Amino acid sequence: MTIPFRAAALVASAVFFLPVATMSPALAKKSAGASAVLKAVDTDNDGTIDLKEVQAAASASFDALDPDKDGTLDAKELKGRLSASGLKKADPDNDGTLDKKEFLALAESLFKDADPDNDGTVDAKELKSPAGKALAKLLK
Ligand SMILES: [Ca+2]
Ligand SMILES: [Ca+2]
Ligand SMILES: [Ca+2]
Repeated sequence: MTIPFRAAALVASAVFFLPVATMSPALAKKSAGASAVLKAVDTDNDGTIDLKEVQAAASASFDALDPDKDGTLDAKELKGRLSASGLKKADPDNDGTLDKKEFLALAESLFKDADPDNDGTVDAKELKSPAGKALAKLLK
């Protein structure tokens, strides 16, 4: 009598653990933000992002964030990718919006901040630094 019961319990526990197993990739996603950005931006797949890739990604993300196509991004359109003080710093003409030139200059300066060893590329480790995270946030 106990053997079929155990088998049933085994099946029941296997079914019970299944959702847990499918949940783990979602949990891992929490720390995958930077590497997801790296994957998306690294178009030549060499495992690092260079300035050219950053400019291409920044240009694409600018276009995606500017649905009214007026050529500028205001704080609302930036959707929290940039802090208020970050916006101020990136907005030398002080009109409260970023045009594409300002946005690309911002991406370039964040890229340089994120590349402290100055080898012209930002690798996965550099992308996890505070400057790298700021860059990833802007490009994602
Ligand atoms: Ca690359
Ligand atoms: Ca401006
Ligand atoms: Ca580097």
